[in-house]
Amino acid sequence: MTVESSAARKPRRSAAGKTGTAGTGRSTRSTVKQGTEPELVQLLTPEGKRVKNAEFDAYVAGITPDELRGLYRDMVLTRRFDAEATALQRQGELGLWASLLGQEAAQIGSGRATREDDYVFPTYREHGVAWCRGVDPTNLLGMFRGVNNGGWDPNGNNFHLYTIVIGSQTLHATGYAMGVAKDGADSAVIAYFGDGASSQGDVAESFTFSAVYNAPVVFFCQNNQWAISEPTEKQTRVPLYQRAQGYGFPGVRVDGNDVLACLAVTRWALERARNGEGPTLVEAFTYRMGAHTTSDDPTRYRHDDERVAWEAKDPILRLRAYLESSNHADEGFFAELESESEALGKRVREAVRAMPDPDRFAIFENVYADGHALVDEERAQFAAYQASFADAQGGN
Ligand SMILES: Cc1ncc(C[n+]2csc(CCOP(=O)(O)OP(=O)(O)O)c2C)c(N)n1
Ligand SMILES: [Mg+2]
Repeated sequence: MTVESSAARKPRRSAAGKTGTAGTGRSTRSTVKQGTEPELVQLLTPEGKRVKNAEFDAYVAGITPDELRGLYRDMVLTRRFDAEATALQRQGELGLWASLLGQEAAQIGSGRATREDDYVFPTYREHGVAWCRGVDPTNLLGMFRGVNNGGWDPNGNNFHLYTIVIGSQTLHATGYAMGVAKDGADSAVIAYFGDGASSQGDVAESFTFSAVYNAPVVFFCQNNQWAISEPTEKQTRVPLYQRAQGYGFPGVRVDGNDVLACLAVTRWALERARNGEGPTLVEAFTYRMGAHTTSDDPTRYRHDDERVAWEAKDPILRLRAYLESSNHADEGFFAELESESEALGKRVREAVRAMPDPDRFAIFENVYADGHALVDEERAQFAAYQASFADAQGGN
């Protein structure tokens, strides 16, 4: 099969001065001895200590204190926004909310690795990535309030609408990436999905197509250990990142609670895509600290000590520890961020409450481009139903 895509694209050297790892290498990560944990790329320990990594240090070598504080700010504000959305659901202002609590580093690290011209395909939990792409957080809430079908223009920030059909966006991303390659652009595409989604046929098909067509796509799997009530052990017999090997592209497991490692690994994977080296699977090993959504009660299926163990690996606390120990941030910075968080919470609350109710008949629009007799019939039935309330009120 001819791989037109890679031929059309210009190889580019990385800013870090090294080219990506070609082919299906990374044999050191490809096998797991029985009883041992697979290697995890980590640059910041849970205690906030910076550790060296021969392969990935280069990708964050030039990071400035200002940028480190920026990553911290991103994570804090994203968590604050998420907490506000959860509270708004509890107050009846939203119908549902899918919290990202615990996954801030995976999302901010990978999101900040993307370039403006890259294209992002999220699931329904990528509030941190949306933040990095410049989508106003209040726009994420319309769908969860039930007042619109999305809330932002996907082409405004190259951030696709949230996708609820598990795994389907990996196919959209693959097709989009194949198109990018045909255009001869050196942009990359990144598709987010979960550990549970990895069991979907769509994801397997995406891996096959992207590998064979050498598509410039990064598959970013947030393994948050749970797919609603199903643990990852029910999804796979091998660590998820190893799936890539069977398709012929590299897979890496990164500490998903380490924002620096996520930034470095995603930069590397995106660079591979830009260099015409094809897809990469990144498995961000993290934890869903909260419920699956506000409709879920995790105490029914998991022990609290598991969550407590992961709290010790909190992504925000470890970066704070590093910022403090390296004198990259002072009390003033943290205090200012606290007020900024409060202001964001207030802005989100006010924006949600001010969202106008949609036109009740809008649901019948955009079903068919040219209309349909059945939709017309349903619209008429609904109109009659609505009118019956007016009669009832009139009779009282
Ligand atoms: C095709 C499809 N099947 C089932 C569902 C119901 N569903 C919603 S979320 C979910 C679990 C997804 O788990 P995972 O991929 O690990 O993502 P997470 O929610 O943990 O971020 C399921 C099964 C769905 N939305 N789409
Ligand atoms: Mg999951």
